[in-house]
Amino acid sequence: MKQDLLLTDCRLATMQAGAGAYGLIDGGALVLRGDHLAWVGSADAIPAEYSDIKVEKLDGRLVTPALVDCHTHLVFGGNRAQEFAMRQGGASYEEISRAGGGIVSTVKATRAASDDELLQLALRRLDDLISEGVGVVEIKSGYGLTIEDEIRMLRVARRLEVMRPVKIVTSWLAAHAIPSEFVGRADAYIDEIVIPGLKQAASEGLVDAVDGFCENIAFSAAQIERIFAAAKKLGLPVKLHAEQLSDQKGALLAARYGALSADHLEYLDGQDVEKFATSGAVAVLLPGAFYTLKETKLPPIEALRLHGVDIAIATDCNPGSSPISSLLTVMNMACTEFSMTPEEALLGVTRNGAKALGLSGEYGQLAPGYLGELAVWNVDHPADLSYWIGGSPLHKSISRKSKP
Ligand code: DI6
Ligand code: FE
Repeated sequence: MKQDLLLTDCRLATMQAGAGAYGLIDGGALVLRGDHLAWVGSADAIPAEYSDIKVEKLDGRLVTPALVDCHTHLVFGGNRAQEFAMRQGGASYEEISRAGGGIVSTVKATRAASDDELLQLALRRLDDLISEGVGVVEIKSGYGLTIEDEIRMLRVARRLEVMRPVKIVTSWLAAHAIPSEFVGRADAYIDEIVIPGLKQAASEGLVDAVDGFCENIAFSAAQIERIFAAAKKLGLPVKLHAEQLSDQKGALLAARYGALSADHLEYLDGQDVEKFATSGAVAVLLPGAFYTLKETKLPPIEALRLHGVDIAIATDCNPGSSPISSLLTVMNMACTEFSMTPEEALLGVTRNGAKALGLSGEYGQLAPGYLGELAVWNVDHPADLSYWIGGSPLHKSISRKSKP
């Protein structure tokens, strides 16, 4: 049985809706009971029933919910530094991909790596995230592209959750690229690998959601729809890499299927945002990929705001388009590149990041009933988290969650 704990002498960024900027409470206090937050409020209003539990003073530090990185490709083998050099020499991401580099080169390295190698490589990246207060990480398959290798990636992802105090959420992304054995036969790849593999992985409890890459270098909207229909039959939520390099109307397809999120969205037509908004899907923006690919087309941020779409941000940690394992740096990029406010950036990695993973009500806010997953920071104000680049201002993470 975990000991009840009263945290006092802290400033809380509760991130609750309708509670003012950041849901800030100065002179705050929190009660942890079991795995959960039992009480959150001002230290001068602590209910008498908590008067004799253990107290920990936080010396005025800022407390936020544990951060959520809702879009990563954390498990992969190999390294693509050579492609980085090629891009610096003028080659585009798309050209490299068409020439057999890109995702397919990471597929080779991932297939060649053992489970333990994949695990050790992913642990390093996961520890980078944890050192910045991250407590929830979404991890996609997508570099195996055979049934067995895709499943291997998700098994590794699940093992990470046992090894570290984080929640891992998995996505089936077999529709990430067309493997060399299926070139010119994308539909056969979907019928023989993507859908049967999904059924098998789901039956092993390895799949929390189904994702795809809807792009002219990957899968068409019609092909993605076939995968979404299979996901629906299995009762699994969907999400989509949409409008990253061109407008394929993927976000609207995702919206029609009640997706958790549509991700990237640089080429989302502002005219389509109103329709997208009615679905309640989260717009996940990925400033690390925008930065790495030297993209100049901005996602339609103003239209997303205008129509009340919840915006999350994430690292997209992957070896090609977003070789970055720092969520705090990505928050800074969201502000500088996308003109988001520091409050929007923090919302994007707390409340809205949790919503993008279907975890609203458990993660992403400090409120009674939420899990007691917290980050304690050596900063005065939550805007500091987006402001500074480099180093981690994390004092410590607090995790009360039981192991799976
Ligand atoms: N879009 C991306 O930015 C990543 N995947 C995707 O669908 C890139 C993955 C890679 O280049 O390895
Ligand atoms: Fe991605």
